[in-house]
Amino acid sequence: MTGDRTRPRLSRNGSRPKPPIRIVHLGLGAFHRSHQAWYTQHAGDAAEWGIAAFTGRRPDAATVLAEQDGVFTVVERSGSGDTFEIVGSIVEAIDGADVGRLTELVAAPATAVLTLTITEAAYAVDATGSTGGPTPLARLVTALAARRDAENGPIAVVSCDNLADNGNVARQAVDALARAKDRGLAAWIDANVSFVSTSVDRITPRTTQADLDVVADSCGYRDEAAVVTEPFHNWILSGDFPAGRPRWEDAGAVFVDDIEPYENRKLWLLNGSHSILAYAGLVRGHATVAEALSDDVCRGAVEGFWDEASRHLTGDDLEIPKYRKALLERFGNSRIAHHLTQIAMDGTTKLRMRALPVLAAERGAGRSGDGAARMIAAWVAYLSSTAQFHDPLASDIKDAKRLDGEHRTAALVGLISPELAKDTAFVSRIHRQQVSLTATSTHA
Ligand code: CS2
Repeated sequence: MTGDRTRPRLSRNGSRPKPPIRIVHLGLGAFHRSHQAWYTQHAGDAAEWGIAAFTGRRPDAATVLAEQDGVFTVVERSGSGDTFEIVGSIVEAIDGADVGRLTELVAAPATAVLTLTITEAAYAVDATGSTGGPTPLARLVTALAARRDAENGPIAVVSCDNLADNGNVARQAVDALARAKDRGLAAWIDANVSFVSTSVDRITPRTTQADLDVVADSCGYRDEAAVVTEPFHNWILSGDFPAGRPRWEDAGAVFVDDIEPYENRKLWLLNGSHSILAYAGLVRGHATVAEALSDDVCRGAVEGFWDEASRHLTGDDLEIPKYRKALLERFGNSRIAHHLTQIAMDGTTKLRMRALPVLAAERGAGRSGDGAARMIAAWVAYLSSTAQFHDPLASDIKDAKRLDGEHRTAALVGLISPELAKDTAFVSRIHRQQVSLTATSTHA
């Protein structure tokens, strides 16, 4: 039987001693395990850097990982086979609701780095400095107050979410939350907390039971916290680490002064085309990235968007043709089942980052921006085709969906950009694009 339940459970043994906690992470999910935890394990000074990782919305990932004392398997899945590696850099896995433990760890003198994978949508803070609940950033601000009170000095906050200028976005959200609480705290954060911007990359779909069975059969143990990822990995960082950091460069991380060109290359070319494949692919009856890419209509939409985005990616080291070629290979790796429904989530937040900058740059240069517009059109078509979507603006989307024809399209576009929704010619174009996508659907 595959994944035999009688196999021993993976655990930390004497050969994997626990490094001391010096990193606190918010957002323990598959991506944290395949990326920041993997990089930390591969730093030359890994023995000095342990991670305490807190979950986001649900405690499940912490419960499962804690039963294995934090260790898990990274399965690197290439087009031709799997390799397995046990990662031990996470030394404590904690329910995100445990603000007491978070406060204690952030306030501890040994803690030097706070990393975040809390999703793009979690950075939204309203004008009053409210996130509308005990969100990760609200908890972080509570914990930073304890570090100030303990007088344990500066620390770095490292955003690892797919947002342009993510360090600055994190800084502004934290500042607004701190101000609403206590102005002195906001001033302390301003003087003591360094916000590091990073561009992160490693395609890591949600783990399935079949993946866990592969680990059991290949490794001889049961690992309920294994992650499957591609061999490719990339991490570009910009900013100060006033209390030190692991030597992530030993694992291939790159430290730069100006991160913007790299961020844009990744957000537009990879994430932007992911969103096109997700929405157009789902509308056309596909389930995974590799399947969608093999459909000429989806592939054409991706290439059209890439041509537009590439005109605005002009840095010397960006090597755009090489990057595009590598992306086609990465997306085409059909042994990685990257489900389009996972990428389709939170479209309003993602499209503002992935479609709008390219659209604005193209229109600013006097061109149509049709390639970027098609990403928005695919999203409109997708929402019209399903009742199963996940989005921070879900109730506004439901309201918009009660309308018909171009009115519906205008209302949906307005959730991404109120300004564009007022441009009737643009809305008509999006409407025609989405109709034609649906009309050519292979499963219409
Ligand atoms: C994807 C990303 O779900 C999504 O929106 O575009 O998670 C993507 O797989 C990663 O950024 C790859 O590094």
